[in-house]
Amino acid sequence: MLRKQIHVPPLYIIATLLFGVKTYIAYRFLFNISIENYMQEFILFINPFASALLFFAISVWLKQKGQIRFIRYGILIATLILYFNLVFYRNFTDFITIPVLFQGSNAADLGTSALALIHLPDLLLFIDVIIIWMLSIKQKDTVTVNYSKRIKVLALSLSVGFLIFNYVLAEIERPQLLQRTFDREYLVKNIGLYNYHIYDIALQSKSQAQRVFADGNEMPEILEYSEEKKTNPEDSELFGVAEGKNVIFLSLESVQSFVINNTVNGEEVTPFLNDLINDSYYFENFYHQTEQGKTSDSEFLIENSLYPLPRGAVFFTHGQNDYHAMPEIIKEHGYFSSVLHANNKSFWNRDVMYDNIGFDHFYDVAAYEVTDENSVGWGLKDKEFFEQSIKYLQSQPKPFYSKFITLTNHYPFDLSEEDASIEPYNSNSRTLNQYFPTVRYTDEAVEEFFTDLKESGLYEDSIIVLMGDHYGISDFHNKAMSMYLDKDEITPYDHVQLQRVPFIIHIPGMEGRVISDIAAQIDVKPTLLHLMGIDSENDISFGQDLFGPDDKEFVALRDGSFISNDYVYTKDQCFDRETGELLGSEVSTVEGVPGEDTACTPMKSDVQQELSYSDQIIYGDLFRFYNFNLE
Ligand code: GP9
Ligand code: MN
Repeated sequence: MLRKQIHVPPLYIIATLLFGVKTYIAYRFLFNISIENYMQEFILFINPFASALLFFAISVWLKQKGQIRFIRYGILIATLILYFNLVFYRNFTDFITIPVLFQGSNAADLGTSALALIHLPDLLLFIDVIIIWMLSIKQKDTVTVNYSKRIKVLALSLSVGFLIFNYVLAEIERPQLLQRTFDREYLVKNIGLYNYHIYDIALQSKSQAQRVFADGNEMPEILEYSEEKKTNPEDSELFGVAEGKNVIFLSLESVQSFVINNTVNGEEVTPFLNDLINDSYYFENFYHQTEQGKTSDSEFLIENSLYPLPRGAVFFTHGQNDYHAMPEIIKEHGYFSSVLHANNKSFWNRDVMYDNIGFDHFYDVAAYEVTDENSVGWGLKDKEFFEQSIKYLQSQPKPFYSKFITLTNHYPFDLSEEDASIEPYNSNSRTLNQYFPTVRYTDEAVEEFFTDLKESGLYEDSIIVLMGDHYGISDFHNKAMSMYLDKDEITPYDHVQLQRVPFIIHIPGMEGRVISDIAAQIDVKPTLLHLMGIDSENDISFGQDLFGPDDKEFVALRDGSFISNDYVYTKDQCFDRETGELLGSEVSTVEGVPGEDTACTPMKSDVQQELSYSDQIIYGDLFRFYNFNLE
């Protein structure tokens, strides 16, 4: 008994150490996981040990024989999972997800090239398995004992504690990591491959359960509702003006409307966009409707005219649903569609979602030459991005619909001095200060892109649509923002008005005008389809053609706030839309004075109804019950 304790550590500790070291080496040198700072490096280092300890420590609750079996097969299976991921990664630069396992096409892809992806040195990955097997045969009685209750509880508490420590660090590094599910690489980097798989299984089971209970009975009511929003093509002012033309869509990262026609330190922030507006259709009261899925939520709105979800990124949680998205619809009318964005293809699960909704091609980071010199912050600088993209536009079949997603104007708004044409603002918020030079940089990048479009001859045959994807400056910077906007404070009304993002439709040869009607991202799909001369009669959507005769009744934000012609409703308060005056509050704001119905109250339930219809479609995957091709 004494001999055992002195010489050899218990098998579950040996397994944890060996497996932890191996997994870390694999993360660091076999997978191509990007590390941006020391904190990330540290988290990546500890997470293999945290998961391994949690797993192998379970064995202490078993009898000696059970322990041996558990650890032996455990390490073998865990290694196989690691190895399958590696082989998959070598082909797809991505980690396995449950849906992917059941996706015929991916598996088939892998099948043909699997042999090429298996390398002889991979056997080294099994060294720890061999050691554990040998130890468990030769030293059976020295590496395992029947543990006392105290040790059992201690091992369990330690391993859970370690895992929590890991998770807290990850949460500090990437707030709301699990709720938002940015990217598989982020998840693996922060909580480890195994916890990532558990998370993926949980996510999948949840959406499967909701899906199972839906049967399509909900559809007729939703259909009828969406029908009312439709505009007859003959009543649309611009039906068909872009027929047969290319549609170039620029999703401008974090650009909000408050910078348009505005200055900082006496300098125009967006001189090019300000000019462009003069010969374009410019919607000055256009709102983003995104939630946690940020850019991907805005894309979801644009392509589907459905609302993103109240939590999580629908690109991730429901990337496999049946949709009837713009790329799929326009394909039937001879359009080629693509997305250009210099980031990992798996970020926001884009690769899976794009494929599902019918995009013909995704020019992701691999299509670009990215170096330290031409990158800043999140990656390739916008100017470089546009410049390197022109060749792809030229080589595409025409007409095309191509969506560009810019990146430089992303929090924390880093920019090198030589790229900054204007001085930062001066306030207590570094974020807001830096925002102006990066917005200006994006403005210049767009200007250069227009020049390139003209030079390449693409301009005349295209319409160019520009849209801010979502806010860039959060409430956290309200103090600095109120200073910039010269207000005493940012009220809830101001907060809603700050959710406006620019929406500009530039049609070469047409003058355009400024449109003040309320509008939002949900309206982009029906509007663009009509511009392309495509009748969206068979579509189901919640948006409206913005060139149709009817005004929108309301713009619904994803948190239930809304904007109507007359009112702005948010946080139980109703404001006058023009003046911002508080008209009433549904909950008591003054002690002794009860809350009451306000002018906004009647519309509140209509807004909730619309959001709920959209959620039902997504949670129940209801479009699988509907045949869009029927007349
Ligand atoms: C990432 C880019 C930025 O690819 O779209 O994402 P965001 O954080 O804005 O959602
Ligand atoms: Mn974004």
